[in-house]
Amino acid sequence: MDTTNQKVLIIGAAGQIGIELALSLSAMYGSQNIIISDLKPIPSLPENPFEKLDILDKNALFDIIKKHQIKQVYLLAALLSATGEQNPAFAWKLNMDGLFNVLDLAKEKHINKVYWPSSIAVFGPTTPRINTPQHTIMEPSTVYGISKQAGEGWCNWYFNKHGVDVRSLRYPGLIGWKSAPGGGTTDYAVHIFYEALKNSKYECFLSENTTLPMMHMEDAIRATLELMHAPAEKIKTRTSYNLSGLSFSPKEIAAEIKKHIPDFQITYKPDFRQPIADSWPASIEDSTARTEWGWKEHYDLNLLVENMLKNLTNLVSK
Ligand code: NAD
Ligand code: AKB
Repeated sequence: MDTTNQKVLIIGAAGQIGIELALSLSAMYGSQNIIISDLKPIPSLPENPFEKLDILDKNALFDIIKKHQIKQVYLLAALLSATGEQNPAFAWKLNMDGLFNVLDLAKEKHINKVYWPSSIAVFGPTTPRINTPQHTIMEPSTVYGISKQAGEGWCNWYFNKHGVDVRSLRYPGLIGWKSAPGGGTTDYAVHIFYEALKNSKYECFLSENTTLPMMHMEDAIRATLELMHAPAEKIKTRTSYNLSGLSFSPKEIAAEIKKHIPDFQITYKPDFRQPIADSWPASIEDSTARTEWGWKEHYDLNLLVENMLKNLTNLVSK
């Protein structure tokens, strides 16, 4: 895909994914072409043009799209699974109305292409937990999961009815060192590294054998960019793609960390996030993404832990 003069808007750019996506897109398109927006300024991305934007304000979104002649939008603003359960009405409003505001502007041809992430949260307790297939029972138990499932349906509808080029991935829990997570059930798998380096101990809010699908942030960003730059005819799935990296439990990641920090200790105190985790798959079957546009992960548990500890060692002071 030709990246010259393509202006891109990231909505929710201050978040865990937004910061890393902005860095990667800036390397491809040039910082001046990647417009970053959020409710709050983003000091760690000083070279990108910034717009303060509440995604629920459709007129403000339209003005920014016209002002910068935006062609592509990456919509990342959302409430995640844990914060969503604490504020269900607002989670539904933000996650759905935000998506409609972007899809409607794409329908009206103000933008050419949209990226919107879904999640493993679309699955629920009645879904087969091991190697969860692309097409299966989907009865999510969280507001977040319900909003993602509905969002997938709407993306498919806007594609079929209005030709909107919207693309989506069902991310697993994402783990990176450049940005902090914001309100998810899988966040423990990032916090554990900070606490291991700082205090050699961590109290986990999930129980020891809670296996969940996870992915290194570098793999997730690469998947996102590969999906968005694939020829449209290869993207046959317009709901959202299953995407697999690796799967592990708190006990397994703790054992891997212990190989590098021998005195590291983990304890378990499951809280309200445990039933959310229990309702999600343990592993994901993603042959559709592999076949349709060539997805393949890079990081396994060993590499992920080594990479996180290496990069965080200098950032986290004891
Ligand atoms: P995050 O919570 O770290 O970031 C979300 C950003 O959106 C924040 O910077 C927040 O300030 C911003 N925001 C909130 N309300 C807004 C509004 N009204 N207008 C504009 N901006 C607003 O989330 P994230 O982890 O970066 O997730 C981004 C997307 O990816 C979400 O849709 C999430 O559901 C999805 N996802 C994330 C993960 C993960 O593990 N991080 C996994 C699956 C799916
Ligand atoms: C969360 O835990 O809410 C997210 C997700 C898997 O969607 N990380």
